[in-house]
Amino acid sequence: MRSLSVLLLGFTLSAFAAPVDQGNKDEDLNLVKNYLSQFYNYENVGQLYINETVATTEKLKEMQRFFGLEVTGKPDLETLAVMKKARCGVPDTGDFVLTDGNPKWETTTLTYRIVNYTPDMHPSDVDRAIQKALEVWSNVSPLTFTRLYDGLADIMISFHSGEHGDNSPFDGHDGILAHAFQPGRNIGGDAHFDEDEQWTKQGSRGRNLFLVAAHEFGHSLGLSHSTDPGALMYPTYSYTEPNLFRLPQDDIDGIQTVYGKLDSPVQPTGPTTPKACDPRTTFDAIATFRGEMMFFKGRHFWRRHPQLVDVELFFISLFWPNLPSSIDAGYENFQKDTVVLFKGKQYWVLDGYDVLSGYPRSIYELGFPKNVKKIDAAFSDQQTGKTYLFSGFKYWRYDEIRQSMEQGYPRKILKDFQGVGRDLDAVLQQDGYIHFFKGTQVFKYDPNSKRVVSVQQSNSWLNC
Ligand SMILES: [Ca+2]
Ligand SMILES: [Ca+2]
Ligand SMILES: [Ca+2]
Ligand SMILES: [Zn+2]
Ligand SMILES: [Zn+2]
Repeated sequence: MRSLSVLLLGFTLSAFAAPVDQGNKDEDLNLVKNYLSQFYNYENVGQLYINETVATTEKLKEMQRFFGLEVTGKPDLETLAVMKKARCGVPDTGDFVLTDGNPKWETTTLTYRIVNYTPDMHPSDVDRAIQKALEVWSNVSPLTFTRLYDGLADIMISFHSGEHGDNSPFDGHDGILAHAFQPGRNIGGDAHFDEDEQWTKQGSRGRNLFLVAAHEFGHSLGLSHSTDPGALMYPTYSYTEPNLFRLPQDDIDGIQTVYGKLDSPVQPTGPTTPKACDPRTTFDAIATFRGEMMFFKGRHFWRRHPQLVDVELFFISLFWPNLPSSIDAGYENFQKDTVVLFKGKQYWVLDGYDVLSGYPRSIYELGFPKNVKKIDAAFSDQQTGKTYLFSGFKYWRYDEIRQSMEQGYPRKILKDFQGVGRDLDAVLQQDGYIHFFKGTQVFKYDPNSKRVVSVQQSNSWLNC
């Protein structure tokens, strides 16, 4: 339970380069108070409580619930790590689709104007990012956006540093990336971007203007933050390849609640955030790490602590910005204390929250023949240091100590693990059994008696 939390702190340390010691306690407390004041209305609600400690605890719980963290009411390492993440400057008013008073535009034909440009990008790339970000919303609703080149538009778009005249100063590099105002006159609908960020057109470095703008325009149109960790309107920044971006269903539902459906017989649909206890839940890959388990699914993974009932859902890119989504297979390398993940013909090695440099590398370097196009599932035996890698109806065995593929492989899964099927989703070794995941089922295999001893629902592993 400790391991990943400590690593998580390591993750924030590498990003913020602050040493952990007692001297940081005050800093942490300041961070907590500032965060709760900025995003959870701490200052105004504080006086409702008996004292400051109670107020802080209650507000911390609210924040932890919002982000799906363990609700401790304490500024634990994970909570602090989330607080240090780059995010939108608009408060998390709760799990409502609409901001207070349900403000919305009374017309669906809106105008926008790009008031100034960032020096970080070519102006035509800024134009394109803004236009694409507005199309995210006009593609799924009756809204249309017309660009104005002077005068007053509904949505005025601009870049600023620090204090910029709206009582919501920006905070320099990182932290708050942007904010936007709910529909209304004057400043209503306007979107401001922090010029102290490095704005980018593409790539996982810096902050992608398109992604941040698409989120901010959600506010410009009347949406508030979503607790759905897969939603565009989730408060923290997470990188998705802009060309692969699809507006999640939660956001489509949000905007259509306000402005109605698209005038078309076919309504657009978007990716939904996986739900642990949905009976249809399946997994892409499963890996353990220091006693914890990671269940990968699309852009997300669930993390399960052995001692906790609740599983946590995270974006893969929140932890490893350069990893792809839809991981094929993964395993814990006990010899090296790393996690190995596969996708297609490539694999990555993770040392906690860092992807080791030099990766991805080709799976053929591990000794796979060229007709293997992907690995379906993998697990490593802690005792023997042998890693089992499954693909189609065959499996290979890799010796982690000698660092080579073993002779005599591939072998047929059917021959050595009868009853578990082929084209597996994920495999996990636990308590002397091997668990083969395939679709919504998991086969518990006893290697001693060489047979499947039980079949369960896959997501029973997520404590469902
Ligand atoms: Ca305006
Ligand atoms: Ca900032
Ligand atoms: Ca898989
Ligand atoms: Zn926001
Ligand atoms: Zn502003």
